[in-house]
Amino acid sequence: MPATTITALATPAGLSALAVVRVSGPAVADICKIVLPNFKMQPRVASLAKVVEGNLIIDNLLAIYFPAPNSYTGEDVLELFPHGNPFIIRRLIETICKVPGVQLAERGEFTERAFLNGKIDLTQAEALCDILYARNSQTLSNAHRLLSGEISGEIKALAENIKNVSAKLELDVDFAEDIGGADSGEWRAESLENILQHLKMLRKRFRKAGNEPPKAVLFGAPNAGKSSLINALVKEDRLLVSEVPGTTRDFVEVPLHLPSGDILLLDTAGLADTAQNEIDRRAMQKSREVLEKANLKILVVDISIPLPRNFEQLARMANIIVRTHSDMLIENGERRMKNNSQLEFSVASPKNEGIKELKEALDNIFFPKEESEETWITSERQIACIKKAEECVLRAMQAGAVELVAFEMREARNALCSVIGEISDESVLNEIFSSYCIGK
Ligand SMILES: Nc1nc2c(ncn2[C@@H]2O[C@H](COP(=O)(O)OP(=O)(O)OP(=O)(O)O)[C@@H](O)[C@H]2O)c(=O)[nH]1
Ligand SMILES: [Mg+2]
Repeated sequence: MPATTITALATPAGLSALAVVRVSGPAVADICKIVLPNFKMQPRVASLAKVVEGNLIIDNLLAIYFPAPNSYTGEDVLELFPHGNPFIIRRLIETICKVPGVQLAERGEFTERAFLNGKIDLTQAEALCDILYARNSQTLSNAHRLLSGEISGEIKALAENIKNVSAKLELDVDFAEDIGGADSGEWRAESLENILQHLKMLRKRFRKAGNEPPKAVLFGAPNAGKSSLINALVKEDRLLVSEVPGTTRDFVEVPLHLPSGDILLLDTAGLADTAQNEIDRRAMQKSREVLEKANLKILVVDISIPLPRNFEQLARMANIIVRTHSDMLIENGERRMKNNSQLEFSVASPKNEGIKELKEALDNIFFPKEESEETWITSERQIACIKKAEECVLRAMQAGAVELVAFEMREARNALCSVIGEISDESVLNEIFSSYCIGK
């Protein structure tokens, strides 16, 4: 049965300057003839094309044709760059879908085709997902290393090694002779131990991709300057600020774009020594709950007035302390703060003083520059396969009969082959590709 041709909008729905519509499959040539009659199908050359339906010009757009197999999916691919008007895009896609054999793509179906046509393996397909969701430079660099095949290469080499060991194990000849006189038991133990150690090392390289931006919670006494500090950090009058204590009630999330990645700043209601009323009590309770979910707790202290009575208790919770009102600093304020071991910063938010230094520090805290460029494995599925391989090798090490050892080693190799997708079942593929966007 000839493969179907799929099409989808690859950019977000809504009004934009331009959009991208993708098409992949054997009907690309027909689509060019029927939908873009004046388009010259020169491989990988962007040319103008007119899309007309009856008397209506739907769009004048740029189009690029990628003939199989040198395309993203390995099939004939057409990429169209219409104006980003939802009406134009709907009419364009409807027109394309009228060509026989064309249907709308499912989530991740372009990438699934790339995988099925051998353009990428499963670790690379998952790396593409990491690229789509990366929110900081570390995750992004790692995703590119995964995409370049670093992990697949290592897994393939290890699977090959297991295959060679298994082949020797399965040889129906005298083992010792085959390996030049060494004791076969010793050789087997050593080979399996090496494989086991390699698998363990791979499993240690797991790190969640961290696609959710980390949270920095600002907390402290009422009126300490928490909201003003966030406004200064994001360079925007984003939060309500006033000289009346208790201005912020509900916690508020504000994204901050640091040079190496994005984080979320959380403004909270001030934590006073005692609550003045029920609303106060509930607002403070909320602040404490938010603090529990923080990746970084920033205590904000107004240094121009005496420290709040609950300062020591608050300071114990803090990872870093920011002293606000440094423009109104009184002498003894500075001295009293020196007892704390946390990192400390001084700012004058309305004057924007100390803000640049604080941002640099946050960038270093959340996204430390790492010396080693070791590639981490970000997929829990891949780690589960590696763990399965490890368990097989462990069982092989304990097994006595050569047949049993060979069986476990074959299983170990199969588990590794599933990491890269040489062995895969439909449900696994569905789960992976359904996490993609439509049009990817
Ligand atoms: N001079 C000076 N004034 C500041 C500074 N930071 C904040 N303020 C002022 O201090 C007052 C309180 O600031 P907010 O940012 O509302 O303080 P908050 O901690 O969010 O207060 P609550 O939401 O009520 O808990 C406002 O009048 C700000 O203009 C600072 O660094 N220097
Ligand atoms: Mg506030």
